[in-house]
Amino acid sequence: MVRSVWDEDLSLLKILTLSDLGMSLSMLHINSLRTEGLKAVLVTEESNVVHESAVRFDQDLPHYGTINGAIIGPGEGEVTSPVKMWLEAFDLIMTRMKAAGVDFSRILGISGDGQQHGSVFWSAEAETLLSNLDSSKSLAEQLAPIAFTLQKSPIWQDSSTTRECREIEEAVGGPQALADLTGSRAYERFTGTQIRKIRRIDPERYNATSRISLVSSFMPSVFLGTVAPIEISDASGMNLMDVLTYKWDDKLLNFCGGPELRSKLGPEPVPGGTVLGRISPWWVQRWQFNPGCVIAPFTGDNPATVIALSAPGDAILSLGTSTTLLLSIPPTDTPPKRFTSSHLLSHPTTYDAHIAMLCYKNGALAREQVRNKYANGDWSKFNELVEQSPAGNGGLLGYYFPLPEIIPPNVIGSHFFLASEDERTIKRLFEEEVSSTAHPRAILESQFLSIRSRIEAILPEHAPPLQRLVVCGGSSANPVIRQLAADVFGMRVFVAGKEGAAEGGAQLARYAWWREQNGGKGTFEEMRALDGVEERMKCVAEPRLENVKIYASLVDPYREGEQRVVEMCRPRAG
Ligand code: XUL
Repeated sequence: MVRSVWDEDLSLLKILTLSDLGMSLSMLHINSLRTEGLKAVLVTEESNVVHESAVRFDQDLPHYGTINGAIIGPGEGEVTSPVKMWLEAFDLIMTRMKAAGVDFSRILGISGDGQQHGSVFWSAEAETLLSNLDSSKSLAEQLAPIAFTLQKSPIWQDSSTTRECREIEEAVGGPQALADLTGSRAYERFTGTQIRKIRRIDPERYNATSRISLVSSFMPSVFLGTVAPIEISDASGMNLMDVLTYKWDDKLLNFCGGPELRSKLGPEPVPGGTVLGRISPWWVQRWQFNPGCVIAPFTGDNPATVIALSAPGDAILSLGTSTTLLLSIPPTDTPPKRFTSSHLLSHPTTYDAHIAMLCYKNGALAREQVRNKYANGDWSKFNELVEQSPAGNGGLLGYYFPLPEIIPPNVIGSHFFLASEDERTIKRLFEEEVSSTAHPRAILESQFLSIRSRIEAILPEHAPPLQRLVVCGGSSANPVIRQLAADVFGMRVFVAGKEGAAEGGAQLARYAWWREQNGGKGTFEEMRALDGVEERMKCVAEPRLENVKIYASLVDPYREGEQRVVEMCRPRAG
């Protein structure tokens, strides 16, 4: 099996060249632009992965000075990534793929996924530049100097728009009203409030912006040679689209970006699997792509994971840079409920279906900080420490928020409590009172208990109990983490044969290409049915009943500790 290139230990990366597999079929090309890097995957029409290449921003493009692909500041809560770095990553990954022997002329279609919410601001010159790229020059050298009005794109880790969040909620009648309309209450990272902030602090640049893309529509734009429309599922992460009709909402557009925002966003959002067009001449001339290669909409990393892994009754736990819990909600007669504590997204390919999501900012980075501080930066030591301490950690509850968190909003710092033996009361502990060996277990239990305490509330009404927990993302390879997830959630834990979101991107490219062959007809489910019923999921951990009971009894103390943390952090939340 091809290892995930997002695994913490990059030395595990194995790049398969085409000759490794003696492969001779047509291929689909998927790009995945995450916070930390860019990945390219080639799959065959039958969904076999035959090649992977990756670019890590910090290591491969160190001149941008990013940490985990991001730049923090200068303003409070601001987090951005240089758009030139993303373009240079495209140039570099193409060079790497070519060096590995990839024959680009055999690629039939391209799609992929990107980190959600991040935005790219194009200048008035962008369209002309994109459609007239010179094949003797790289993307970065041609586009970066003049195609953008913002050189640093706001990304999903940004939390600088609290003021805009309160304003937009007030304008539409409160957080629930905004959630009913767009699927989510206002969140700092969502693109609508990011746009409103930029318009407020830098009206000149805003006015000079001709188009605004999400990361997921920026990528196909580069392949198409024209700014691509935004895809419906990723558009649900903007607080600008009606989550039930998939259309931009004029009053939200006006509020965030004035009457001119509609033209800056381009056409109404498009579903996954649409053929956007053919690859632009720059790719044909410089990399020898086939001019017939189809470009399909890319989506967000989370919707792509759902497409790849979800079956009814599954919960997906994605353990990447962010931690997300994803539930696929099939089409129903009545629209699904919207909550102010979770997100509802449109499904990329299935009309009237949706995705419920919880998203945490302090995922892998927070775990890595604990590993570095208390386990010598070593995952085996970390695992050993987890296994040495008992389930429930003797009542220790730890809350680790190196970055201002999304759930609950704006909490920050590390906080500790001890639950009494009968779990009725909790007492605050100072960090010095916590044994240094207890942190690895504490952070895992804390991250999972937070989700466990919210999972029931986001299930659709009358939903049958969840059947299995499918884990994906970097940390899902860790057996100790898998077992702890099985125990906290009381569910059997499964992994899929392939890497989550990239496989979803593959299915989107394949869907667009397949539908076109089929005269523009056919549903995503019909295409997937062609794959047969082969069971791709493998059970990797069974819940241990005695531990499940311990965690069930810790949910209430966990909630109480979390409430205390929210109160302690309140003065900062302004
Ligand atoms: C989802 C979110 C993150 C990013 C990470 O709302 O903000 O999961 O998509 O790439």
